[in-house]
Amino acid sequence: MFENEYTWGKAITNNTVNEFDEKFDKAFEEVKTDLGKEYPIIINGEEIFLDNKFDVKSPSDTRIIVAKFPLATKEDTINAINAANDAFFEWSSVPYKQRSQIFKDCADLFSKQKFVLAAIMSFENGKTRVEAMGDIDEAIDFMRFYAYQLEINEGFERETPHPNPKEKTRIVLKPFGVWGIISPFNFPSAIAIGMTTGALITGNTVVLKPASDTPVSSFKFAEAIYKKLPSGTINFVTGPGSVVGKTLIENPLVSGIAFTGSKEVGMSGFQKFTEKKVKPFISEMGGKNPVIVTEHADLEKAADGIMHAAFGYGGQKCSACSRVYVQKNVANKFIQKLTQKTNSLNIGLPWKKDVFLGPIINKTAKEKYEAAIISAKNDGQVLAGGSVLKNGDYEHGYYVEPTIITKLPREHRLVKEEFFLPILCIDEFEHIDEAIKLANDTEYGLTAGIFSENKEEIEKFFDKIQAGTVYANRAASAITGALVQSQPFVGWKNSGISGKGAGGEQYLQQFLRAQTQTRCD
Ligand code: UN1
Repeated sequence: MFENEYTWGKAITNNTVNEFDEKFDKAFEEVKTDLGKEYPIIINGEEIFLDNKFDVKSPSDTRIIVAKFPLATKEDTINAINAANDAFFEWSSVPYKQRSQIFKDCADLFSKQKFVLAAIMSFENGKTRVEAMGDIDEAIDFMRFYAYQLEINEGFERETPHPNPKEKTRIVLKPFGVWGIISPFNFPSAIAIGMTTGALITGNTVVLKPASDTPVSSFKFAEAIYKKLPSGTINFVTGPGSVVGKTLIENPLVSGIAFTGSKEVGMSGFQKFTEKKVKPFISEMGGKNPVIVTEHADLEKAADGIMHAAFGYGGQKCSACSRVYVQKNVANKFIQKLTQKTNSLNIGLPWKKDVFLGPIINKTAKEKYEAAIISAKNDGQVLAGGSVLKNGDYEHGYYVEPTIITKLPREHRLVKEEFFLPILCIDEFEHIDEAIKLANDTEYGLTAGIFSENKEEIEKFFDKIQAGTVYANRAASAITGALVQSQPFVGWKNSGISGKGAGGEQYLQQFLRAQTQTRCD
């Protein structure tokens, strides 16, 4: 059986939020003493420190150096790929139950250390304590769920029936070889570990390249697991995408890529990777996710759900809500509730108790925000937010106000492109059919939601919406916070290639290829 870790949800149900906070505060003090440390890359079972390094600075306060990591070169990356290639035979021959056990053990270890891991992440990418714990929980869930899937599918080997008793047939799913794992800053534990576990547990070997803003959280996994695997099975290489990522995509020994990130990088990576050979490229590439609010909605619920989905972790989730379509006759009332809630959000140092929103990830994101606000003011109307925060606790970090915009032309960039910022565009509609059409009028198809107490409207929405992960009336968060097993996270259209959800029962098969074996006696 599989059970979600669900730390914060359980703390609320069991009335142990105080205990959660105490444990986090204690872990936070512990983590402080570790800041600024120098970390290695890991190639062929060896930790390697390099002279060329980069600083990982906290987006909350850039005076805080969280860690120093090696700037790996093309040669380092090639060494890592070669090591993974050499390790493939040994690792892929390890029985599946043994492979599965290694990840279950790692999940248990993460579960024991989860407050420390969440505190590190809060420093590293500016997640609040609750968001950071959600990330760690999801990583633990991925490891346990994929181990469980491998077990209930008995290593993906089974006999198949044949009408001629002399033909004995079987189907065996086999790993491909070396996978490059390219992961984003926003879920440096969950997404990095989810993709890497998918590749490894199925018998592939990997080179993991974490996002340069957030290597520590991903390193914690590589460090915990590499000694339990044959040397070279997992390699961990830090450095710019233009060097490490590029080498992974161009090297002929790499058999598959698992990527999560922007559409631009994903599409060009996919094209380059499959230019000369047919090879799997599993990708999740963002969204421009809509939520519909109809006249039959509970507006309080809708405002809560949308506020969480649009502004939780500063809109820096592929699942975040960036478009709202509200029915005309309830628009004023809804907008009033939403702006009121948004204006009273607690923005601050993310590790502090009761802070809802920390910083955005870096200077580039802040500059993107500033440009977006200028464009919003020119072409639409800013109803809430719109400023960079500069004083007090905000002075040394990248803090911005959550922003609500209306009256933009429907083809405007802010309505069409993914910004990955706390910016929400609101538009109005007359009839539900129009709302669904507007919601679908996007190149993406990741998450989508509706608020309505009318069953027929909800059914129509589920029937017609073109997105992979969809929700109705979710006040906790309209469209973010999918749970492993219950809500496999899947994108349609330009949001993803495979149509198979992370944390779902079809995920692992993507890292395997079938072999049909026939013996005639
Ligand atoms: C992402 O940001 O790439 O549903 C994924 C969610 C998370 C996944 C986000 N489980 O919000």
